[in-house]
Amino acid sequence: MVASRWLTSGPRGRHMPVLVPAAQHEVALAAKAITSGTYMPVSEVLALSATVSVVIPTLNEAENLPHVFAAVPSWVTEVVIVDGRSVDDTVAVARRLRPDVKIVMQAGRGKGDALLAGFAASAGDIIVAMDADGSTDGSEIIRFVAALIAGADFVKGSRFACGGGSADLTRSRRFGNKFLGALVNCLFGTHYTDLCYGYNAFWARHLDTLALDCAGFEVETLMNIRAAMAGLRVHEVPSYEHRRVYGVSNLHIVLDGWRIAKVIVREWRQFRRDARRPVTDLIVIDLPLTD
Ligand SMILES: Nc1nc2c(ncn2[C@@H]2O[C@H](COP(=O)(O)OP(=O)(O)O)[C@@H](O)[C@H]2O)c(=O)[nH]1
Ligand SMILES: [Mg+2]
Repeated sequence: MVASRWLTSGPRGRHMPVLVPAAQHEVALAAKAITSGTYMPVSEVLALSATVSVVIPTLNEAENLPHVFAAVPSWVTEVVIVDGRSVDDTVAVARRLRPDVKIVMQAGRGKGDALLAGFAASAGDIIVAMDADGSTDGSEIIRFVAALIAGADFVKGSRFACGGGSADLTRSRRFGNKFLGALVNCLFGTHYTDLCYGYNAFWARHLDTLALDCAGFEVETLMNIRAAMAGLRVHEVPSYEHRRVYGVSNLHIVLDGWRIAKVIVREWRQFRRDARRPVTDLIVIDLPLTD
């Protein structure tokens, strides 16, 4: 007897859910670590088989780097600095503080462009993105890594989750973040408590899924939307944002707020197009069935 079955084939759309064999991947990592004996002790009760890259974009942060590096745990596999043509001693200070630091000289401009270059240069199984101004605290990296190990694909830091907070947010930035976050939650059905925060982490194998393509401060918004639209398991962990230690923010609330709003609208249009698109990649195959 022969029966016709409809099966999907071909590559999935950018916003189609991607089923990720996370458990398989993590079990394979653990198996590799057991056979090669390469567990990295994290604390008295925890060892890690995954390697961790920390990506830090820098623009004139020489004075802040000692504070930032001091809090990065020793079990982090590599630190990647992406420098946006700093005119101070940022690169020299980074090399002095951590001789094994990986330095990427940014070709383009903007924080998003820097993060993309840093992600591409990372060798770790896990990538953590944080800031170089002392506002994001390296001692929280374990929270992000633990959430990934526990099954998340993408982990967002949240200043508004229970246990989080900020000493750096001005009233207008807090309002803008709330407004844009509510817009994203409404348009994409997410339940994010924080949208524009620079402390995030994900399994490096999801880089292609995220397919990041932006240059500025809208990068975190884009990551959050793409992670949700790709069907990745997104967890939030509480994070406390300290005040920038030295210097001033490079973010311009109106210009960068406008860029973020444009990215949200662009992604929403794409999301609607994907939802309306007829499924054209179906093929029929005949399967012989036995009685
Ligand atoms: N490489 C690079 N880093 C940048 C650029 N703009 C900002 N950053 C870094 O991105 C992080 C966040 O920037 P910041 O000015 O503190 O913005 P805020 O935290 O939103 O107020 C800091 O580590 C900056 O040094 C850029 O154009 N290139
Ligand atoms: Mg900052």
